[in-house]
Amino acid sequence: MSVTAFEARPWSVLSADGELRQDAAVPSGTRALQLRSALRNMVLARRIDTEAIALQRQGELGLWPSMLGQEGAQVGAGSALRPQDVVFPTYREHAVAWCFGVDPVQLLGLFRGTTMGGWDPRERNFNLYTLVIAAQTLHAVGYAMGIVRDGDVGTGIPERDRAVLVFLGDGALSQGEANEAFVWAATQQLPVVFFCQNNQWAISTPVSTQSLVPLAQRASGFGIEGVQVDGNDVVASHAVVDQALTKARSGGGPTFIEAITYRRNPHTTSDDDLRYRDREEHARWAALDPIDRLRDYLLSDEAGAERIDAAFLAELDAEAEELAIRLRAGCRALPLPNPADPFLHTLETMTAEISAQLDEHLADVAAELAPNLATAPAQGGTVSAAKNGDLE
Ligand SMILES: Cc1ncc(C[n+]2csc(CCOP(=O)(O)OP(=O)(O)O)c2C)c(N)n1
Ligand SMILES: [Mg+2]
Repeated sequence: MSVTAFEARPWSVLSADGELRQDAAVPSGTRALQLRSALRNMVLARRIDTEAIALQRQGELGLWPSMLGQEGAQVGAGSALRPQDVVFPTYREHAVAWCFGVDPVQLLGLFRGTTMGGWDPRERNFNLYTLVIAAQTLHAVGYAMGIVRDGDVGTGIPERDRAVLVFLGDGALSQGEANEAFVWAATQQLPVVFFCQNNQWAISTPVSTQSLVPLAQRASGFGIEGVQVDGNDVVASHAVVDQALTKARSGGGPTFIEAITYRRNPHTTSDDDLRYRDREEHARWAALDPIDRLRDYLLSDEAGAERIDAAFLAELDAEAEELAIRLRAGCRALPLPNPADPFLHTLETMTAEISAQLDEHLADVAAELAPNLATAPAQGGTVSAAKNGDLE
C-alpha cells in the first residue's frame, strides 16, 4: 500500500489490538521510529495533560485544552522532526512540544495567565501556541517562503535542509486562512507539511459539518498531495510525517496529512462535551487508544528485541510521577508578570499617550495589588521600578 496517495481508509501499521498489519509495510527510507521511546513519550505527554487538568481543577490554571487520545498522532509527527525544522502549533500540541524539547512547565504559563507566550520560539524552532484558528497556517507558509529564499531546501546537506510542520484541526479547514495557505504552498511548492488532526470535533461541531468529503481528499483540489493516516497509530503517523518532511526538505513541495484521531476529553476544561456527544462514542474511541495499542504490541513476542516487560512499565510510571511533581511545583513557582509589560512591548519606543496610560495602570495596580506583589515571586523589583523597565 502506498502512503503517498489518498486512500479511502486511513493507512495504518498497528491494529487496534496491537498487532502489526502484514499488508502495511513501512515505506523504505522512513527513519526508524524507536518504539520504546515512542511509548515513553506518549505516556509522559499524557501525564503532562492529566496533571494540567488537575492543576486547572485546583485553580492553578485558568483553562487547559486536553489532548487525551491524540498522543499517537502527535508523538508520531513530533519524532519525525529534525532540530532545524520549524513547528507552528495550535493550542493542543502538548506532546509535540514535549518531543521537540519544550519544557512542559513553560506550556502552563499561558494557561496560568502569567505570560502571553511562554517560551522563546527561537530557542527550539517551536513557535508560540496560536489560539486564532488557522492563523498559524499563513505564518507557516510565510516562514517556508523564507526557507526557500535562504536556499535551505534541496541542498542535499542533511543538517541544512529544513521544512515547516504546521498543525491544524478539522475545524480550521473551514477558515479562509487555511485555504489561502494551501494556495501559496501549492503554487510556490513550499517546504511545508500540513498536519491536520481530525479529532472529529471543532468544539461542538462535528467534522461532517466541515466537509462532505474526507479532509485529505480536499488537498488535491489545491494541487497538494493528500494522505490519510490512522492518527492513533504512532508508527503510521511517524512514517507519513517522516516521508512528507523528507520530501519537503528535498524541494519536493507540500503535503497535507489528515490524521484520523479523537479528542477524548471536552474541548477545554470549560466545555461540557456530553451536551453534544454521548458515552458510547467515548467508549468506541477509548478502545482505539494509541498508548494501549503500542504497549500491547511491545509486550508481545512479536516485538522481538524491542519487547518490554513489567519492570520497564514500572520505571516509566516512576518517571511520570517525577514529572508530575516537577510540573506541580514548577506551575506554582511561575513568576508573576510585570504589570508594565504590555505597555513596554506595545511599540519600540514609548509614546506620550502610552506612557500616560502606563502611569494610570501602575497606580491602579499599586492600589489594588501592592500587598500581593510585595510577597509574590515576581520577576523582581517593585511596581514603581517597572516604569523604568527594571522588571524586564
Ligand atoms: C478565528 C477563530 N474563530 C473561532 C474561534 C473559537 N474556537 C476556538 S477552538 C475552535 C474549534 C477548533 O476546532 P479544530 O480546528 O477542529 O481544533 P480542535 O480544537 O479540535 O483541536 C473554535 C471555533 C477561534 N479561536 N478563532
Ligand atoms: Mg477538531
